[in-house]
Amino acid sequence: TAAIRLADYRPADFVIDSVELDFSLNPTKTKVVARLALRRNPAGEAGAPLVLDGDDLTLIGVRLDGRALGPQDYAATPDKLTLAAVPDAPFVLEIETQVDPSANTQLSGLYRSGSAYCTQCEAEGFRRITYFLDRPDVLSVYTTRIEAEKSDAPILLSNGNPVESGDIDGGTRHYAIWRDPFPKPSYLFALVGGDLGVVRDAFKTMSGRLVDLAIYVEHGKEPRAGYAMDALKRSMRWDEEKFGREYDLDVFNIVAVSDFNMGAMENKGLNIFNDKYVLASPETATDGDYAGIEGVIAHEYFHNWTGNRITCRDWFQLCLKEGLTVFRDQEFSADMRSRAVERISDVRGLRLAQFPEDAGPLAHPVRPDVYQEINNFYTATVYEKGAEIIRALRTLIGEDDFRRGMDLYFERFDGAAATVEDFLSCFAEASGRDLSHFALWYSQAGTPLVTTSEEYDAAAKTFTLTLRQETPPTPGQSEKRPVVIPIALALFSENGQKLDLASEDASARELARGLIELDRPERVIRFRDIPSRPVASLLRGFSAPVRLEPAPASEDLERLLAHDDDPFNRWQAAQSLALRAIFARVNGDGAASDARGLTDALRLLLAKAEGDPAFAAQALSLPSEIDLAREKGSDVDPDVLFAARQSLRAEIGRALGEALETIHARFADPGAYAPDAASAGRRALRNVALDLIAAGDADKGRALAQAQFETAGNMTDRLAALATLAHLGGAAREDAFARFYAQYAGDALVIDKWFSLQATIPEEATTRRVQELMTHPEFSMSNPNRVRALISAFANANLTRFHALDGSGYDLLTRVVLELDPKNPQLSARLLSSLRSWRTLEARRRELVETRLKHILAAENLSADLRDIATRALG
Ligand code: HT7
Ligand code: ZN
Repeated sequence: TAAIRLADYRPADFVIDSVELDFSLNPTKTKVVARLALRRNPAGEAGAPLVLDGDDLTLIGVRLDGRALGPQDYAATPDKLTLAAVPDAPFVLEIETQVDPSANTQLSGLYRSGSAYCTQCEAEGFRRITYFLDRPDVLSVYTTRIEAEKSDAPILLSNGNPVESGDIDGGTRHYAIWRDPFPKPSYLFALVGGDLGVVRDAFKTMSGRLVDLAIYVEHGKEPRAGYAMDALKRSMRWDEEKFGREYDLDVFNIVAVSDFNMGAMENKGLNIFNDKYVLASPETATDGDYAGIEGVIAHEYFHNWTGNRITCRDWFQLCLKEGLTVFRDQEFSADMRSRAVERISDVRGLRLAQFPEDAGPLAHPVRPDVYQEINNFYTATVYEKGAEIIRALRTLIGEDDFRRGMDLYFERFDGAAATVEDFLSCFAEASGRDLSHFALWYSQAGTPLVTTSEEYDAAAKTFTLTLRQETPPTPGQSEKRPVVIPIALALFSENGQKLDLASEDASARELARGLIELDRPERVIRFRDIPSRPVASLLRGFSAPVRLEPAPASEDLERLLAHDDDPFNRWQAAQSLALRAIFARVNGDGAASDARGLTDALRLLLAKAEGDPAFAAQALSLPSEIDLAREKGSDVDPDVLFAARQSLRAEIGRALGEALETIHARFADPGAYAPDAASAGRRALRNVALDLIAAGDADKGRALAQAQFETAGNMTDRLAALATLAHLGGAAREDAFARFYAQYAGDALVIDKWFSLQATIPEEATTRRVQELMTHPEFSMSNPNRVRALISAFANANLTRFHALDGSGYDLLTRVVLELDPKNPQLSARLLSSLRSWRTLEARRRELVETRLKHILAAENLSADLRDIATRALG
């Protein structure tokens, strides 16, 4: 198939002002009648034929202004409906199609999840329901009538407000009519029919309107929807207070389904969620799950303005809604929880998923300029790097101008399908700055590397800081230009005092704000009146999505860890010390592998942990194996990195044993579980302590973990204990896994945790174990959550086994990807992206991966999704 290019964008030839949809739901033969009020688009091509998108459709009939058309009037294939001659005056086209929701395993279009009917239309799923101009710049007002057997689907939902409902056929069937007054693109259309339980609430908006809120879940799961409802109300209030954004319909509905390709979908007034991001109870969900629910509920709700009221002109602009909405949900979570801990975990996530993507064969700009398959561009780059760019923009122009720019954006583009340029123009106007250079962040892929050098002149009392930037080449972009990098900085004296910044090499604004704008290949800044050699704290708060090298000297890192008033850089100092100690082990550098500096610093931190346990937990968490692989950059041998990391864990566990045991005992949950951030922080610290105790002394760790497993009053503590036992091995592990299963059998979201933990045991037998678990009655290749829990966990979080030198891990992935592909191409393609960093591996593993990728590409009938990933990965 031909590539789609941003440069080829043309407005649609037709406008669809209104859409009337009529659904007769049936498990295998759902009838869909679409009545489209069409007219020629003045911005389109005069006299152009009408070409509507379809995908796998069965056409029943077409009428134009009430007249039935014959096959001579149109050309229909499953993928396209063409009318060569249509009137120049506005006309109504009525199209009848028939779809089979039960046979729809792709989970795109109208499909079944359990006994319910639901839809997923982003990005191009609407064309699997009816022929349409299925592109985000065609905005229409929708009225939807749904009819079904009452016993099959007592609940009938669509976008907008309910208009009418009633019985038909003597009460065995019924119908509901919904109308959404806000013009929207087809990707925001949604429909749900089914027998569902519901939790209701209400929200009074800032102007005093009452909105009915409802969350629909599987019967019996209603008590688990309370936290999601609470998060929804907090999100609605927050968007009013922080961005002045009020909700606009009379109802807001959320439906949780068990079969879903992603986290959730922001359909106007009818969000559809993966139930993993709705359902929680202390017995079944961890603190991480609660935080995930809060974040995703907020994200989808915030889309109502950033995505729905203002949508994207074309799919190249995906970051316009996704990067901005991630930024907004991150800010919400920071306000709800600890800002510092949120920042640390967001950056952790970015480095774990986006940095490797940006450094490998799948790298692409935040706004790509070409794609084969848009579903493959819902990536960490578009989402998370997209959010970082917006944060960097706010840092550059300041909070006040940023808010003014957002206000302008909402005012000017409400009801429109906008571009990144439209968005940036609002901030340029609000701040009076030329943002054309800043815009390069959107079109240039790759993570900039900022290198620093420092020189202190004791006689002149000057400190000279040199900052250089370089972006490595990425596929299709061999030459890179310097970008605008805001580098937040502070200088500390030896005793930890923050020094005033004075220099002739930076502007007064830069010095006052402690923010250097590195907008060229190199800047040299000589700070004066520096009484003694200072410690520089750079890229504070992670002020831009770049890599910074080299890390400061170890004594400086220890000082920063003790004194920096930027909590992000205090955490970064601990990470850098740990990285240094791990790589000293990798390189067999005896002297440098002495981790006493780090353990002393961590001991001090533990002594003060009471003040901020969540932060202490983050500081005690060592860099992940993926962090190590990224730092290594090339010739990666996951076994060597794993061994070095384990060795440091053990040393920290031994060195801090007593302090860790004290923490573990003192931070035991006092009583009833509460999901708030402070309580979660105490549990996080206690469980990091347990993990380190076990690394230093297996017997002690096993005993403590067994006791915790027995007595845990919540899933967070129980699962942490099981994870520790899983890594320690032996009979205690198998016993705990068996008991966990016996307790939660049938509770799919909990059994997913059981699958994941087993898939991540770093032992040789795991690959076979995963294969056996694939035949477990609770595993299913048709359910994305199950596949992700078992297979993605194995491929992304068990590096030694996935990258086993006998190729068994790669073989497992290859088999699964090829088996899944005909059923669910979005999922198979995403799974194959686990190989995004394969080129950084050492030669033997590289060869193993290359053979598998070629084998996949040679398979017959590959989906466009999978072919695209395999081709680019080999690229
Ligand atoms: N905007 C939503 C994206 C999404 C999606 C994309 C492709 C295939 C299935 C999908 N389900 C949801 C989710 C979001 O970012 O809010
Ligand atoms: Zn989103």
